[in-house]
Amino acid sequence: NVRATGHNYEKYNNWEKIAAWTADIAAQNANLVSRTQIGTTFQGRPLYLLKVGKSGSNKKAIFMDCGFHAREWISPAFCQWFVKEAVSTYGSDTLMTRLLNNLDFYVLPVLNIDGYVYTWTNYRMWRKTRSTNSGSSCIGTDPNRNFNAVWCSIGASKKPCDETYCGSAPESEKETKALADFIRKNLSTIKAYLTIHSYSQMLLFPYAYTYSLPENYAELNTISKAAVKELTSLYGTKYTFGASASTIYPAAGGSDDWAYNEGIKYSFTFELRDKGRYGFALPESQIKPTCEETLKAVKYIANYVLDH
Ligand code: ING
Ligand code: ZN
Repeated sequence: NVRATGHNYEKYNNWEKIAAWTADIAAQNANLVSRTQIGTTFQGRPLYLLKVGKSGSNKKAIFMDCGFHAREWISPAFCQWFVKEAVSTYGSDTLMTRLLNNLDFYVLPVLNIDGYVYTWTNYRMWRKTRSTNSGSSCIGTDPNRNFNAVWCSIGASKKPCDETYCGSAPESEKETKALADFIRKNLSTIKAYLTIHSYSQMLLFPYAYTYSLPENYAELNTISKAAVKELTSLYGTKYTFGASASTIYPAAGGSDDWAYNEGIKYSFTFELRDKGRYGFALPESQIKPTCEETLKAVKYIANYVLDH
């Protein structure tokens, strides 16, 4: 099975390469992958979305995004890896074949493209979008504080110069608005929402905006425990898991809390490797093992969602 020839999945790729790859992987695997555009970024770049799965009717879908935060480079690397694995193991890997026959994966390889480009060209540790703020010379909004989930009430800042600036309103960013619009439009099929961040080695689920637990907390905890067990089985990488507020920190306006409250009851945030030795600057030598172990957890969750 052909994948996007020439693309290097074990290196961090700049936006130009990722954009070209989205076209190539769809063109070379038309039986499994199609590309659409769900919007444009503040600076006018196309928000590409890949739909991965064998065509069929009444399929459940799983939405997965990468690259919310510009500096978390392992995240877009994982979305690329996931699509590569999907097209190259379909037909040989029993579980992947089952997943793609019965589910569609919507994969958004980079949400915050403008920020990602900025980390390549200007400042490696940039986090936010690159939108302007009226009345301030500071740039950017934290996309993971910009969703309508008790927006800006806790663990977020109303000051445009801060790293966790929540924006002028929920979905003030073109990128978060495009994502939310797409999910709202496809709510009848999307059964799970996965958002990939780094770092900390955690599998998180709602809520982040409150210490109150979601209605299906016990189920989310059981799924997380099993998904982490799968992940750890490959290289022994240790993960913690739990509701975000008590596991990482309280924070309102996150995309997983918003998706959950829209009715997507399987909503997770991954915090990939490492635990701080390299942090956001995870060496390229760790792309392959990180993506392989993460893939195990994602396949586990997808298979669970398919059966429930
Ligand atoms: N961590 C997430 C952040 O946006 C998080 C943690 C998860 C917050 C879920 C809110 C909801 O701060 C990183 N590394 O970005
Ligand atoms: Zn992040």
